[in-house]
Amino acid sequence: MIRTFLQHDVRWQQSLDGRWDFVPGCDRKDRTKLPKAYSRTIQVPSAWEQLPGLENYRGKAWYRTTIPAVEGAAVRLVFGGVSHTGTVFVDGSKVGRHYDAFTPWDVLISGLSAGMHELVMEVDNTFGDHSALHIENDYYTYGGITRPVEQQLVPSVYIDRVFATPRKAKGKWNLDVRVRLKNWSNAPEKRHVMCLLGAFELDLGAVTVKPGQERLLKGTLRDVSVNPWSHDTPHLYELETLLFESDEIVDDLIERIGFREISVKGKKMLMNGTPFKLRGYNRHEDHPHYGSAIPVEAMALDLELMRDQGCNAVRTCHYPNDMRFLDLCDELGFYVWEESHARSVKFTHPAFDEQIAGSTREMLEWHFNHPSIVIWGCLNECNSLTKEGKAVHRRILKMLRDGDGSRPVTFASNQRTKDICLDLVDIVSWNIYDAWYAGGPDHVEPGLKQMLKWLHSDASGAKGKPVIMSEFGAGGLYGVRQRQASKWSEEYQVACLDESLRVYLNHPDVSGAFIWQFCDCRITGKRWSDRPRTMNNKGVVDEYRRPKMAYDVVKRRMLEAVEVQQKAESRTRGRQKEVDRKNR
Ligand code: ADA
Repeated sequence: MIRTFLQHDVRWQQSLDGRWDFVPGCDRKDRTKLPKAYSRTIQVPSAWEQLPGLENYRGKAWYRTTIPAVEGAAVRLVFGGVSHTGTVFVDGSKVGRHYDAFTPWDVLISGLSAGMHELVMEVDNTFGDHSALHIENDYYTYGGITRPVEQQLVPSVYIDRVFATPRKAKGKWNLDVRVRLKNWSNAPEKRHVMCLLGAFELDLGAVTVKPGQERLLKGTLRDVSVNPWSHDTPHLYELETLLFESDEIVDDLIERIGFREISVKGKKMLMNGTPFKLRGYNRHEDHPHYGSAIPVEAMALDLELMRDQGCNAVRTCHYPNDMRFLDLCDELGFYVWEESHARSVKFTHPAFDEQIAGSTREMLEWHFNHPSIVIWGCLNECNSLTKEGKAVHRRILKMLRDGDGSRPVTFASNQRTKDICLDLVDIVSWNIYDAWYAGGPDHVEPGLKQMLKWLHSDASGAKGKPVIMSEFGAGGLYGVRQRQASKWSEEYQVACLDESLRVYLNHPDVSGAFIWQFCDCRITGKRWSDRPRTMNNKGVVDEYRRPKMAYDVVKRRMLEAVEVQQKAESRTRGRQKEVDRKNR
């Protein structure tokens, strides 16, 4: 299943997860465009590196299955993620292509005759001029259909997407709703749209959609009585959109939403009007058993480990995550910083402009309704030093703002006081490894002091903005214990994280702290091969999720911070009550 819940009661859907025919390029004997023979079968979703013999395979591979079609409906295929370029063929003809492992995409095929059809997917995970975002990097680009696949049958006019934005006005919750319809047929068609939120109804009226076109309908559900969504109370509601042809319901789409508002006021971030702080991890989608194709049960365990340590937040570095992970964050009440795909990439790469725009647009389109997402990010550690680099930051941050507008935007910078782009963001975010690359634990407090002094001066261009420590951490090899606590020992990692968390979690001008990183992860290519085990070893759990010594230290520091935050929140509530009492 592509999500943790069903999105359609009316529209026919089936999961295409399971065994597909498979042949990697290294097994192929024919030279035809599509394979004549398939050498094995493979589980979808999975990363092909998990198969014996393909542990390091970088190249192309082909997948094959069959799908049904019926008269009068188009086939819609939804791919949660294909790593990294997928080309789709139905009965030998190309019907779609998509770049980037980390965003969902769909292909609509109309005019298929009733009966079974052959579906082939060519997958390519090679690097080069065709790939600006997937490059040799400090994480691994796996190969394959790595997230679930779904088939749907859609009527001529269908609900393409629903975007819902909760807003609080004068103490009441409203919901702005936008519904996008598409028509794949050759004739104009009139349809009526209704949205239901429990007992609340929003009639968006009737509209005619021209052939091959789309229409956007807008409306607001006012004064809905709901419980707000937050880390402590993650209340979720189903928003059901129904499409009518005359009196008959012909299509539907269920989105799950939560009522919460995030804002920025001076140096603080506010959740539903109350100042709050983010405490959590950077997490890569990586696991030694599954590669990037992590099953939902294992995702849930990752979140349980974070929750156990007192975390309330996770950063999906450095790309949009599997929608099921975001669903779990909605359900468990995790605040998510999600960013479009880019870690230290070159803006001059020939495919960069198109591919970064694609990743950003698709992240916004597909992940818009997750209440857990409270920050949109982009361009981790890219060129924020030059005029040319600033133009790119401006463009992508604008895309994030224009595409939503209800969440603050940021990027994680490692340029310290040389950064010239901080005037563009709502929240200043720093990747600072003072305890690891720059010195040792004793550098953490003076390092932060120096950065804050610069930020809140006229020189930074970002005086008075909130700050998140978006990355800090230290390598610790699981099982390497040393009394002298040298670099790479678990003891050294403990010392670095203990001091970093003491300083960052307790500083009044720091609104969030994301440890680098949750689990050790695999890395790609020669440039990174000097890392021990050719892995990034800064995980607080290792790749198998075995806690290192640092686990309990993180837990103690995080839980201390929870206590401080709870006291502060109760003081704010008390003050608010007093104000309300006086105003009555
Ligand atoms: C960077 C980067 C991460 C990771 C980290 C490290 O800040 O954003 O992806 O590479 O450093 O481990 O050095």
